[in-house]
Amino acid sequence: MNTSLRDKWVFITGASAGFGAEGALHFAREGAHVVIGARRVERLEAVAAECSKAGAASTHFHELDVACTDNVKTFVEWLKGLTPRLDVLVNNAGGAHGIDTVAEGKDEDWEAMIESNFLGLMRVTRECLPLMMENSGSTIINIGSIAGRVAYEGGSVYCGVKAAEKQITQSLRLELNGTGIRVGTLDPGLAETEFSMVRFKGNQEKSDKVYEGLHPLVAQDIAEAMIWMATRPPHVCIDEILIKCTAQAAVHKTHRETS
Ligand code: NDP
Ligand code: 8X3
Repeated sequence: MNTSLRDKWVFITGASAGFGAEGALHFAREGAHVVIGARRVERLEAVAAECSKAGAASTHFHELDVACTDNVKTFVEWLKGLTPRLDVLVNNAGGAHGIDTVAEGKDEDWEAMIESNFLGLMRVTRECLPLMMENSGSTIINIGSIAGRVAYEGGSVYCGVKAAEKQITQSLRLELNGTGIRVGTLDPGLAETEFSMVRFKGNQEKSDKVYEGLHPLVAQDIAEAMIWMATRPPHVCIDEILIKCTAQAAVHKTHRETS
């Protein structure tokens, strides 16, 4: 029997935009209690309002910076005041900063990527695990990337942290074996969100170029996969999923229409 998400407690990091915001909406439509965090609280407020309208059992938001241990601890203390149990954790917060070669890379970009994608995932998971331990059939979904599977020029640190995400996912699955908690990685390819605007530091032209001439994934495609992973019967663990748009045959091979 599939797992119903009705009245289940779901926490999504990085839910002020992109996959996280769309994922929140999808879990809301399933009747879950939706808890969201990110740094831009006014964005969270808007996402939470949408979730309430969409049918969430309840909706809760709070400022969260996964790059800061104290901030994560404060968030999870607040979360514990809402619920003694968590059924689904989606470690989504993160992104790429810059596309410099190793030779030209900037410490601040490298550190931002390591802090959010890598250490952020670790911090949030560590603090949330006590809420999931007694909770067979619960699900941890880590958002990886095609970049964690295949490297590309200018991707060194981003590819590195997403490769690390895969190893963390595997370690965690081993460590949690026997608890009934399932752990999976959901790895998207090219998807049009705010990802490229963040990577290119607000340069719209460079960001648009990434998606030019092809039909990229959109946040809904990834949100649907989150729901699918979290609603499998409790004995089924979706270890990993790679989702690419049809035009992206591989990292280095995309078909683009020219006008
Ligand atoms: P967006 O830029 O649209 O969303 C990123 C989200 O992460 C925002 O809500 C942002 O919120 C949040 N975030 C970033 N840093 C932090 C932080 N330190 N603390 C808390 N929240 C943070 O991008 P996507 O939706 O595309 O990205 C979501 C995830 O998917 C990322 O991990 C990304 O690496 C991954 N991914 C993206 C792909 C793509 O092509 N779009 C493909 C493969 C993977 P705020 O700024 O308000 O804190
Ligand atoms: C985002 C996909 O290929 O731009 O993780 O790195 S890619």
